[in-house]
Amino acid sequence: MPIELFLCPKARHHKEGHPHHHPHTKGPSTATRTSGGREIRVVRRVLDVNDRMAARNRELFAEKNVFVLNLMSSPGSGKTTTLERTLERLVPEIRCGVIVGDICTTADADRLAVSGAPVVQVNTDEFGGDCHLAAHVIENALENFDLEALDLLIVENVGNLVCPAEFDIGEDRRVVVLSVTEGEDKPLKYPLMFRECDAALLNKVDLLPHLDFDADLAEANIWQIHPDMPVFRTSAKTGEGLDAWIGWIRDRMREKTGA
Ligand SMILES: Nc1nc2c(ncn2[C@@H]2O[C@H](COP(=O)(O)OP(=O)(O)OP(=O)(O)O)[C@@H](O)[C@H]2O)c(=O)[nH]1
Ligand SMILES: [Mg+2]
Repeated sequence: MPIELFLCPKARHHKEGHPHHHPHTKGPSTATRTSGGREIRVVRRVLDVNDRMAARNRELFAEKNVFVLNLMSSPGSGKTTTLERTLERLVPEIRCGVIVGDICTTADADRLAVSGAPVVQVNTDEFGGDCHLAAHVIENALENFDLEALDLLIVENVGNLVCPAEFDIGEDRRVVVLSVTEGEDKPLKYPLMFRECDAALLNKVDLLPHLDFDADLAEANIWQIHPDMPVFRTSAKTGEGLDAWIGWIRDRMREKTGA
């Protein structure tokens, strides 16, 4: 399958001309701030626009009966490797497509295209190096797919544990990958991501014997932020835990499409 490279237009909140290091927050407390009030209003407007575009994407996915998964994590926690293993298993039975977001390179798309699934790489560097995929970027990338010929669309978001959680893209489910080399405290330090997601993978468990990472504590921290969220302990290297993860995808797909 040829890989499509899509250079995404600069996200709207960057176009508004404010620096990027602010949170894209939409919490009510920020609305009452007097200093920097203009910036906050801009951020809110951008997120409102994004939400409307995401709703449009969601309608389209519903009409075409495509289940959409948004996979997010810090850089390097194993999104692509997990997807390689997942697609190996799913592609023979389910019509899958992938959108993968990175600031630069088509490396992840090259890896995922081996599965035989159509893959679109979005590069954000040309237009400011956005740290997330926004709804309009997904909408544009969809032009490269025949949605009638897909049952499952997986989006690998740009590696970042903060910004992607703030941008609805019209997906059905959101999943966060936390690897055991990142520290048990990450759910507490980056709560929005864990609050917004529907499931978590605790990946690279094959490395546990070499680390002092406490997997039970990491899970407890996830549940402190998001009680009862399913957590799958996985190793994309050895394949451990992937049956349960893939079973979860199939169950969620069945819920949506009835297939
Ligand atoms: N030991 C071990 N290594 C893993 C596992 N999963 C991924 N890796 C390794 O971790 C590194 C990063 O994996 P990727 O799958 O590229 O991570 P990613 O989340 O897609 O990274 P970005 O797309 O850059 O954010 C690679 O060297 C993988 O081989 C795992 O379960 N166990
Ligand atoms: Mg990747």
